[in-house]
Amino acid sequence: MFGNIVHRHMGLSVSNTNEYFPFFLLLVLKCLQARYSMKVFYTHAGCTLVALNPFQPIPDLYSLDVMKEYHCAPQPQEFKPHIFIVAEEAYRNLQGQMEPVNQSLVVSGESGAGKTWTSRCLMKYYATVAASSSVVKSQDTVDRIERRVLDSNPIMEAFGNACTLRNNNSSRFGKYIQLQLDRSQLLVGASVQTYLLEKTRVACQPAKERNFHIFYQMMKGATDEQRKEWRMPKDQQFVWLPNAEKTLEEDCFQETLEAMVHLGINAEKQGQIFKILAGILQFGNVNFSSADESQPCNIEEQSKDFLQRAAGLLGVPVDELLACLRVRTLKAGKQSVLKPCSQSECSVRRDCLAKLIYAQLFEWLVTFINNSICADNSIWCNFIGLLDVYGFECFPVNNLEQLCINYANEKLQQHFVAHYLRAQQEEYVSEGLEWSFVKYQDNQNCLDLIEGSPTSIFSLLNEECRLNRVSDAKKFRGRLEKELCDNANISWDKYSQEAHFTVAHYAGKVNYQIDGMMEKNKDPVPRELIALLQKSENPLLHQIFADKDTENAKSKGLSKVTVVSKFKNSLESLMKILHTTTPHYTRCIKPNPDCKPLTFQKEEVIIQLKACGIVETIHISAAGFPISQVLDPACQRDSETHSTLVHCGRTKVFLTQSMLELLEDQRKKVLSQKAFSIQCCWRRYQ
Ligand code: AOV
Ligand code: MG
Repeated sequence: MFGNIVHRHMGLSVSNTNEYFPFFLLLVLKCLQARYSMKVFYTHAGCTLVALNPFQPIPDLYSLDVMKEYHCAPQPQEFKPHIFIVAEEAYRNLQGQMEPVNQSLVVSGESGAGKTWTSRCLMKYYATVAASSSVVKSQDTVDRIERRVLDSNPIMEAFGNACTLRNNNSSRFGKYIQLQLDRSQLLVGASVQTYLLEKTRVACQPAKERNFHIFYQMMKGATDEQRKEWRMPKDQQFVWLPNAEKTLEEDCFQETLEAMVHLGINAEKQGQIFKILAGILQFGNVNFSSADESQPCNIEEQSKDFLQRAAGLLGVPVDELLACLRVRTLKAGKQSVLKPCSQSECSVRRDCLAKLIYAQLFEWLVTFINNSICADNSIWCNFIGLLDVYGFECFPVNNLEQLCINYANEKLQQHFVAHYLRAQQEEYVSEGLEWSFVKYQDNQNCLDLIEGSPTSIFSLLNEECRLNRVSDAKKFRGRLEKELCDNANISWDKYSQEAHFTVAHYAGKVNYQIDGMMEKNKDPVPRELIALLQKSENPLLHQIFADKDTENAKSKGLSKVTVVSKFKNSLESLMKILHTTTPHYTRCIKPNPDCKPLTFQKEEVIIQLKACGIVETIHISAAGFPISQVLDPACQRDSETHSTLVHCGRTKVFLTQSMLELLEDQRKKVLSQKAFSIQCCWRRYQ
């Protein structure tokens, strides 16, 4: 009934019939479930690799021996499906070519599905099989480039990851790391590009979630001497350190410190970094009060010590710090007017200062890491890019952060659809092949809704910022309803007056709260805060903001570019790079929402399979011709004998999976007889 469903140890393929899609989806599900119960976590599905998260360490699955096995195999594809096959395929694509195309490994999946874990595995793989230690100048292990590249991970995760409702080690920033290889295919360096750190978390942690790991690492791992220096006694409660009682394996201060040393962040710099972080924590305990909201307010009596300590740790005069928080400087022409702030304005300025410092410190760290691991342009010639961005998120309350994260996931999905599903079908047509189109879910409409022009959620948010008025969330909902009512991907609960909107993303519907969204998009940074930090006696803080000086001379101390515009531009640059590379997709699947070991919940998995178009992918690969090779006259002769299995296009020859298998069998026979030499090579994808 289901045609030629094939379930082998190699992977999944389904027959060429559009109308059986729901059945195929169930079969794919059953197949994955059976494999999961047998502790088989990887499955090939067309051109993608599906990775099911075991949520427990699997001994020996990623060991050195396994890496070597896959790396040294003449045909790694014949081994059990594994992330190392994808890694090896990308690596081999760069071999023996005059002008190889750079490779990208795109890892996608929802929050907690295993993207960061997979990226780490891939990095370890390349750091092992492409290790260049033999050509390193110094024998000192600290100097080994692959070690430094790997050590960038714990630092970035300590500063950029946090425990959320969906994942204890959730990436709160996106990253694209390019592993740089020289002519001999050795790893000689790397560069990291990061995307939109969720800096609001520093000053505001959603219920039951935590701040960035690094704060807990310090709190739990500091020596008595450091505690004194950082003004962090063991029993001190910090408002910005919720759920500290939760013990996570990510609370590993020593590992972060060691990685810092390997990357060249010396003890003095480390001291400056941790003082800044400790200053931020003190800051969270500072509160303001006033008789009523319209009155100028002052710092609460019990907060004075915290402010004093924060000022000391940040190396700024306490009275100037307080003045910055309490009084706004308005520019009227060449004159400055001082305006006392209300209680809520003071709190906003306090949070703004913390977010500003943390985000700039993170940026400084990424630049430092890049300086430490990036090879000189003359040394490297190709790269393998690893993309690990925050996965699709849907929380009880979602705001601008989730909109940006989910938008990034829509962009990746579009890249997949454009590169694989659409491009492959279009190639068949342009090659003159008869082909009945497979329907696939195109998310262009959702992207138009979010980022399109002239009218989209982003354009309306930006307009609101340009008008520079006090934003009214309910009015904004009204504007969205009026301007975007034609787009089927947005909806509202008619019976709720709440300021919200719902977007139907490719991975599911998400309800976004409008309150606070416009302010987050503006992300205003008061000039006087930057001026204050430039005076800091903490050399690092001073350096970070001194660098801002020249930048700010142009923009007068404030960035006029909105958060969504900046994010959109950075993602577009990323997409441009991805389009120049050969992509390899890995779809991580989260088998249950509670991160329970070896627990497979069908309802959870089926939603993710549907969302990422897994059946369509398998369908095109199995029904279509996953193997194409530029036309060779010898192949043309062969194609006449197997006309349904081999198709000659205008410039290429296309092989079905079964034809490929037939040829593979024949090749094996020939090889075993050792009678002929093989003249034709082809690559198999399953
Ligand atoms: P994510 O990167 O996809 O979520 P992670 O890579 O952080 O998810 O994975 C979540 C957790 O799942 C990890 O901390 C591990 O405990 C476990 N895990 C994942 N893959 C494996 C594996 N192959 N073997 C064993 N355990 C694994 V987010 O960053 O939230 O979108 O923003
Ligand atoms: Mg992650």
